[in-house]
Amino acid sequence: MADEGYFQPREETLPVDELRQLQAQRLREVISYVYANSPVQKRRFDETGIAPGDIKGLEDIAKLPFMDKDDFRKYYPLGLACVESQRIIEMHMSSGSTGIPVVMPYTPADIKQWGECTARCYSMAGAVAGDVAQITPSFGLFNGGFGFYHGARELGLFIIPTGAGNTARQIRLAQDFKTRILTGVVSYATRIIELLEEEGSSLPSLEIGIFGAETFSESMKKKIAAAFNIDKVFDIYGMTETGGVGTLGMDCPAHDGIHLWEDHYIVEILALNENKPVAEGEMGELVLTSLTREALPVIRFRTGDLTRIISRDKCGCGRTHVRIAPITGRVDDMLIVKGVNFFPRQVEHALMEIPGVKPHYQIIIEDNDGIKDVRINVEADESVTGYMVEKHLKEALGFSPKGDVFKPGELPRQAGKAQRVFYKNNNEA
Ligand code: DLL
Repeated sequence: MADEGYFQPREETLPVDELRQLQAQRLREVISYVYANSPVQKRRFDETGIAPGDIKGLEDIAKLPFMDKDDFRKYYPLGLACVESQRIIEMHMSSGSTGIPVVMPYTPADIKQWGECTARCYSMAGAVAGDVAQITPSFGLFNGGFGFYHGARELGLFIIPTGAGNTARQIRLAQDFKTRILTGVVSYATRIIELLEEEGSSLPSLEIGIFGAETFSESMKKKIAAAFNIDKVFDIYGMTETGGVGTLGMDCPAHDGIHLWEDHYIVEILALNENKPVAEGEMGELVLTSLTREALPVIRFRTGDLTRIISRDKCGCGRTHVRIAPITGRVDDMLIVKGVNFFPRQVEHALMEIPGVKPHYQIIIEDNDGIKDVRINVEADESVTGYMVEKHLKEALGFSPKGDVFKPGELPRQAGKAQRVFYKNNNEA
């Protein structure tokens, strides 16, 4: 595979044994650092009977306690931080469903780390300095807009910071300024496509799409690539708790899994609701440790995201960083209907395979006298019938959801991340 551009060639292609040594050294350092600078973390280690000196090699990570989103909420706003607030220059936040937000503070060094990780992603997608990059997630507490921005600054791209919304203007700017790289949330890409189709126009200069933040099935990727008439669509991964979009990584042009930047993060995959690792290659919960963050490094953070290791071998692109499967969903996303387990991503993948189906859909879990049924609402051309949807989903999923077809534009749209799964209780009077 041709070199699609390393941003940091040495770090991205470090021989695996050197990468492991670097991780072990950084693990020792970050544990001593956190122990010395975060009273909350120190107390957590003390309670587990662990001292920094117990962490000698990578295998010792198993001795450390886990963190999860609840810890962020419990110590809101800055209780987990390792630095005084005077050293913080930026923060981002995600709200989730419980109300108390998850806050991530940044020092100048953290912004640099974020920018470099995200610049690796841009470069890996084929971006070079001077390219026009349009950034469509919001510039605000959500990390998406600023993450794509900091990365683009590192690489020296011509940034069009449109932020979210005003899709007609997005299209106009992309045409007028010849946007080569479009970045955003997956479902927003589909909104742009919808308007382009309505207008009968296109984005002739577009070559690279970098999308994430949501379930991203293979067939959705293909649909987006076909609609934009581009062949480079990438799945970028990141989260508030690791420092935002791009901190974790992206798929390379070989599209054989998402590379995670292992010089910055330690990757573990744990069996669901258990504290032990899965066998190599099995599906489990991704657990991450930040090695290089200053304001708030997470230690064994239970992400709630499900994935599996695809390979730890050197990739065709030359990078040596582990590859994981695209995120299947969140631990709590798994749906069980009539004894069949499935994830929304599988429904999306099956739906998008049907010719004429549009990338807007809802999965409705109905409760009828205690029995769960699934209804799929999907937008499609007139050529698609409910029966066709039902038949295809039965073949793909092994059970028969009801399929209702809507005209393009009929299903509600959300700003930001799309809500796909809805619950309906049909027993209510
Ligand atoms: O969604 C970061 C981001 C912004 C990624 C823009 C890509 C593009 P949070 O709001 O903190 O941060 O949400 C993080 O979103 O734990 C996953 O469940 C999900 N997620 C993020 N990227 C992907 C992806 C941003 N590529 C949570 N595929 C994560 C599937 C993703 N899920």
